[in-house]
Amino acid sequence: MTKPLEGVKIIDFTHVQAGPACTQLLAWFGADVIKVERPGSGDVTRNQLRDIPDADALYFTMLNSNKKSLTLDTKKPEGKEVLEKLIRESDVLVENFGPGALDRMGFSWERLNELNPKMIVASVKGFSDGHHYDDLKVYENVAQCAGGAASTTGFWDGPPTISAAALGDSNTGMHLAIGILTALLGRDKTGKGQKVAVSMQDSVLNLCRVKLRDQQRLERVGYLEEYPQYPHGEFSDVVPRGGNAGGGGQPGWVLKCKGWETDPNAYIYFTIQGHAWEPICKALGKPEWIDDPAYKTAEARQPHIFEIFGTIEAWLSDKTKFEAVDILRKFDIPCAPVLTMKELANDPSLRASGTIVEVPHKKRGSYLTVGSPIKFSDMKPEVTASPLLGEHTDEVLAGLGYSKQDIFNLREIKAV
Ligand code: CAO
Repeated sequence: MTKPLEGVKIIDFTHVQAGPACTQLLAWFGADVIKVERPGSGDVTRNQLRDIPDADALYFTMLNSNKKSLTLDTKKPEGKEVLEKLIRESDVLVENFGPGALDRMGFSWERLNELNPKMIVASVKGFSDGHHYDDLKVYENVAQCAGGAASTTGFWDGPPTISAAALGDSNTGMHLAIGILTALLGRDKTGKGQKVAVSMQDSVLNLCRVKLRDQQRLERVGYLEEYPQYPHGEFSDVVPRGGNAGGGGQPGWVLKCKGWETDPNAYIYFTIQGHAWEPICKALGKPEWIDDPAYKTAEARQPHIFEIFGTIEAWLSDKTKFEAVDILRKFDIPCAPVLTMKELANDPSLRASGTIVEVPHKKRGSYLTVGSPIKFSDMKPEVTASPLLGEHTDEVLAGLGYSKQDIFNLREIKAV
């Protein structure tokens, strides 16, 4: 089956998570992704948090599937020459080095554009160009703090909190992938490449859009009625942390189910969506609440929302999270069990859809990873193993016209 990105050649000059997540996605969809890595060491994640001695760590294998690996010292003149050849025949270069690293290597945007005016140069940085922090190196949690996620996550009586989801890293990579695909479509019209830049701060803020909405509402009216602080608590002049309340505006909470005393994940998320109030009352055996003025509207419910959640928890006390959801789904009530990584890894639906996949690997045996979350009617992205360090060096160099002797010479001087 041909894949839509077949024929698109990408120089993957990325490391850690933000950049690799982007290029992995493009590789699943058919792009020829050549990961350029420093000889001897490669991407730092090959060694980070290893669970098997001498085998690439899961951190690397789960972010670099479907790619080729070329080792190349791009600070040596011979290495630069190889990279220049590769640039001349590639469509995209993706990088997420620290600020200025590519320029210091001698590959500024101007130089890249001169070498290949059709090439798209895509970058991830912590902050956007010209930002007063644009010289900072940035990792995930730094971005979550700088992008507004941390100040709005957690409980009102605790400190700002980091989300486990990679809002700064993989999320930024997904934004970059959209930018690259847009620039490729643009190139079809103009024949020209362009620079595509995404900052981690901007990408986090993009996902915190509803919190910026709330900041403006707070400034206008002084309170946010769907937050647990309303109506009894205090509001300052900034959006507070709302615990487990719904970001979209529907009151909801994480509620205890049978077994919560011993199982830290025996919970469901329960949403009291306005239109679902009647079915909720029916499901809970509380038909008298349907027309009671103290419960009928969202506004009337808010002052005693925790008492309502308490009643729901009493109803949940003899039901597991799965049993509870099986009952509530029949009433069209938006809810879900709080699932653990173990439950997700073994979920038959996720296995069947290709969202959780088991990939054979030359050194590890096999490993589990998250496959494409995007599904197509005409294409099924297949996940293949991440490359060993330098596994495709000879193949890529031969493709660039280097002879066996040339490759031997490059190895002798440790340029590859
Ligand atoms: N050959 C020779 N040199 C190479 C090379 C190669 N193949 N690949 C990289 N290098 C060099 C770079 O040129 C750079 O050299 P100089 O600093 O001397 O110019 C050096 O390796 C280190 O690059 P770096 O600054 O990117 O690496 P770091 O470990 O110090 O910082 C990180 C890591 C992630 C903080 C930084 O890259 C960064 O801020 N990136 C942008 C934001 C980002 O993507 N962060 C997300 C990371 S995922 O959590």
